[in-house]
Amino acid sequence: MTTTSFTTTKSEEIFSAALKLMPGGVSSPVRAFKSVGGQPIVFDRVKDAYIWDVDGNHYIDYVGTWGPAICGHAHPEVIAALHEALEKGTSFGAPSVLENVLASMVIDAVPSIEMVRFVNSGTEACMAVIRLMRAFTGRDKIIKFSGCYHGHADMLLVQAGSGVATLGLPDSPGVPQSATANTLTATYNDLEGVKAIFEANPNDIAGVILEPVVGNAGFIPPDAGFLEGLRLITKEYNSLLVFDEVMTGFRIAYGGAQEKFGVTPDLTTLGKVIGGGLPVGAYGGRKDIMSLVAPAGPMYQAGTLSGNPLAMTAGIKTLELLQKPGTYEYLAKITKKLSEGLLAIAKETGNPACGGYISAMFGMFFTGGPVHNYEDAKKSDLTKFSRFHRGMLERGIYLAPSQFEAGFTSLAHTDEDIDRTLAAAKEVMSSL
Ligand code: KE4
Repeated sequence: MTTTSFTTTKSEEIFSAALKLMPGGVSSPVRAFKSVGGQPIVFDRVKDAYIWDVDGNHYIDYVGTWGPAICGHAHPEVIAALHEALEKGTSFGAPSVLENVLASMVIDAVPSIEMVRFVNSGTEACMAVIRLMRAFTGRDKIIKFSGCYHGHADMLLVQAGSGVATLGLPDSPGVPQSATANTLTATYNDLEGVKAIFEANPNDIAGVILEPVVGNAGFIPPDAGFLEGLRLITKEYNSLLVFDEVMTGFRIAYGGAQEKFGVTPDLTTLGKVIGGGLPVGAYGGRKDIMSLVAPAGPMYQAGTLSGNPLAMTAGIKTLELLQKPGTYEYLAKITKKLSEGLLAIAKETGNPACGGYISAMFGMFFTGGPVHNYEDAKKSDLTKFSRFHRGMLERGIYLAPSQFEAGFTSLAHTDEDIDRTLAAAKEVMSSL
């Protein structure tokens, strides 16, 4: 597999111009390749499991626009449904039956959700769900976990993962101390630590929010009993449990991590997959809690483009595709082959590594591990990861440009794609 043909002239031109127009040349920080070095490639188009950049290079894609492309990019049935919807307009700002359809699908799929509100991003969903937790309990404090990322709302930019971790930011300037004073952080998979926080604040904690399977500190699954323990302790203190399933929703299982692990939170946030690639977020849960949301109740939250017909259409079609028999068996099969193959190659080539997968989500750290939390993840060899990322990119494999992200497969990835990826990994890891 040669890399001599790998030129990025056009990408460099376009990105240099972008740097003069937009901070860091991007619309979202993690896309800037800051932590892996080099310039990002500029996409021209995507289709199925593949990317073509503006220089004509072809890649197998394991980012999938950070999760939405679980059925493959530009799925013909999604595109066709969007063409039809476009003829009826791009936005209503009024009720449409499409919202009923997607809401019903989400409610039928996700164990905790009896009622749902659509918004336009995962950030909005998490921001609103924090307000709802506080409105319902009358309490102000929340617990999050270091390394978990729940979007960029002020009160959640505390020891956050994803781009914040990628850029090694100490959290963000511009967030007043007053906004984060009520955000307590715990260590993922450390149930005793959570209990200690509750014991110290027995009547003040509105709830706990977490990624039930962490993707924003790299891929970190919950230890056995962790989720169940959080369910018990939040109940014990009349506090709420919130699963941020923006990334895991409809990916870990059709009903999300809560279906996979059999732990039902009080509230859930969603995004990414339910928009099929168009801007959507959602929060939902117990009817008695959701009935507080305006205009049914007093807790205010709104949005011009919330529930817009195009995003609803793409989401409906995407979930219909995921409902087909054999979907999650296929995703698990190809992701198992990829994840276990990468770890085997790391071992063969003398690169200490650990990691794993659940359904269509995977990750690998260059450390012997184990990695149970963000502190462990930070001990991995980030320089080696950067070299691995660049070597794979030059061989036509597009991995998330940060160790503190997860990898995603899709229904469009084939056995041959996985074989090609593993062949490239063998070449690159042999040279690390
Ligand atoms: P958005 O506002 O980016 O739609 O969603 C925020 C969010 C909330 N919760 C979880 C678990 C998430 O993973 C995200 C967003 N994920 C990142 C990637 N890890 C989005 C990519 C980016 O920031 O550009």
